[in-house]
Amino acid sequence: MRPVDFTRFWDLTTATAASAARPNFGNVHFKRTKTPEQPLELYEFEVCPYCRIAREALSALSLDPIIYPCPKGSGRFREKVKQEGGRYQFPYLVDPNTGVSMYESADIADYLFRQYGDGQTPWFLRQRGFAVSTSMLASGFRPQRGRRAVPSREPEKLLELYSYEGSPFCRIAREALCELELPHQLRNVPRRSPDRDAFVSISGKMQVPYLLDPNTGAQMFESEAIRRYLYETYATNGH
Ligand SMILES: N[C@@H](CCC(=O)N[C@@H](CS)C(=O)NCC(=O)O)C(=O)O
Repeated sequence: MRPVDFTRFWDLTTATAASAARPNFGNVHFKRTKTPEQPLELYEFEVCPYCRIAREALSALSLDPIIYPCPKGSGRFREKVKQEGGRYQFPYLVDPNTGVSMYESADIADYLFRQYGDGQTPWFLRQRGFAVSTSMLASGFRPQRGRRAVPSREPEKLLELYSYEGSPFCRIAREALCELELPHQLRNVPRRSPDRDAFVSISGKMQVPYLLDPNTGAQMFESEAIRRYLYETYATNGH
């Protein structure tokens, strides 16, 4: 009999509890009326409850932003936000298609549904008090993950992660990308997403998270394998 891996058990329990605090929000596709020609850019960090609201909106619209992780204590991308927006505050969205950039998770959600959806922000993002309090609850289940930067080397090319917001397994993979400040293209494939068929033709099956690293040629499923791979490949302090 294999020994019980308590760390893994704890990760899955708390990540599932975090997902349950925002049940299914961002996991199901909402009508997308336009696809951005150039990818949107989101500066954020995983544990930030406001960032989750922005990520849920992107996930619900099956949009594929470039994520620039800005965990506490990081230097790689935080400065750009200060320079462009004027302050360190996350999330920060940049839309190179329209020249718009903004702080404030509620404004970001409304903007995305106006620009790329049918103009109707779903209730779970629109009800501000509810959205923020439940998103804080979700973060509270894993308060230390996806929060602080871990020394790492910067990859030359963007990694790619197929994901959707409410999957506890995807959260574990996103936390590692965040902690290591690894910029990546997040490919959102929620249920009923029109982009799922293209994903399956690349990966062979519908399962997320799925990581592609063009820097090494690595491709993999499984949150724990992804986390281990990212730390072994990019952490520089022996984590
Ligand atoms: N009202 C803002 C609040 C954003 C906010 O307070 N973000 C925190 C992180 S959760 C922040 O940027 N803190 C500064 C920092 O992390 O350096 C929103 O909804 O976007």
